[in-house]
Amino acid sequence: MEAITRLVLFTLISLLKCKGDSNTGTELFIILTPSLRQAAGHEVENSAQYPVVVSTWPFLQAVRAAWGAVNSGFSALDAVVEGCSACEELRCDGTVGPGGSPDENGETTLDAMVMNGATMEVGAVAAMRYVRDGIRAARLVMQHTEHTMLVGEQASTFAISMGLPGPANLSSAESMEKWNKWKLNNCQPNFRKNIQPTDSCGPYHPSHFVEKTCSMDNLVEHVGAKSSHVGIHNHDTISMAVFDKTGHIAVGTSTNGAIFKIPGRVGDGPIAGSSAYADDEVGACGATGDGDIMMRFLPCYQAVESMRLGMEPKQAARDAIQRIARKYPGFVGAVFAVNKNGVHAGACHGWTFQYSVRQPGMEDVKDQAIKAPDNSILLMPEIKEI
Ligand code: SD4
Repeated sequence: MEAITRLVLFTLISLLKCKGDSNTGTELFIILTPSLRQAAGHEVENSAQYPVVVSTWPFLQAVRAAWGAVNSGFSALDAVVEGCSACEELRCDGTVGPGGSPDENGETTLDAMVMNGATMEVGAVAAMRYVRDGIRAARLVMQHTEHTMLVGEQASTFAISMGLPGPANLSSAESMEKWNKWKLNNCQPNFRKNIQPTDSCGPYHPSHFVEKTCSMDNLVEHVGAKSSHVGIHNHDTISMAVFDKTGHIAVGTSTNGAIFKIPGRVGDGPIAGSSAYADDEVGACGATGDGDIMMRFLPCYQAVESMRLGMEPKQAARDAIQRIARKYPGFVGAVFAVNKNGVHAGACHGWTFQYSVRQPGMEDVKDQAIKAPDNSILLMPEIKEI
């Protein structure tokens, strides 16, 4: 075991040496693989090294945007908006933000949320149409209303009335191409169940459906068998946590949800505690994956509350994922958790997960130790220079 740790450290040092000197720091990507469930943690020697930016997936430009903002004095809230907004503009992974995944009607709609860990204020928009700036609209809900969430066309009307550009067409050539191919494939796969006909674009009607038994075992078998529509090439979502220079935390999420979702569907993205959660007293969490399942468990609320009760981030992340996997063995998803000391960890189920981190002094590999929890496999993290 000690030899493996030495090998990991040696390889990390070699990787960094190969990249040459840099005064700008590094982003650290933790890659978790999809056997049943895995968790990995990264510990910093000095506690409370701020600022910190953590994001789902290797969304480099988004982390850079948030880091640049928070490092130049922006609040955590404004920096997280800058980070998520960069992803919307760049359409990270080809899917986040406008122009990304179309719904059954070929339209792209946005879910987004911001949360201030100092005040526990939340602003969110769900199934928002015609406005490209999901995360900025969410911030407007937080800053200019007593509400927490606005939905659909009324969310767009509000966002436009508060100064965001629109109405705009959120489709792109790519999203229309995906949608046309899906139509040619008889609208398969889709999110419908217990319907007739099963193999065409409808119109659909409920089919006669009798639950065989009410026993819990069979229920788990039934729901666990559902294959997930979220996959490695279908990320759709950025969830980000930012700790500003004084340690205040904000989290944000922006997504267009799930490809070929039923129009009107809202996922976990705008749900505080599901896609993300922050409390200055404890830390933060971000999530990605099958939101239809994840929002039933509030995994980020769970992870933050577990840390409050004393769990390390890697245990808290793993526990949050385990709670879902126990009930839904086919579930695909992941979370990262960061405590207020800047210690971070991730856990995933059903796919390979990467999250990216930027914090002060990351070019100094001696400050880093990568440890895998018992009974799991740690894959070598990949270090990349900014
Ligand atoms: C959703 N959670 O709306 C999002 C999708 C996602 O990586 O995270 N994809 O279900």
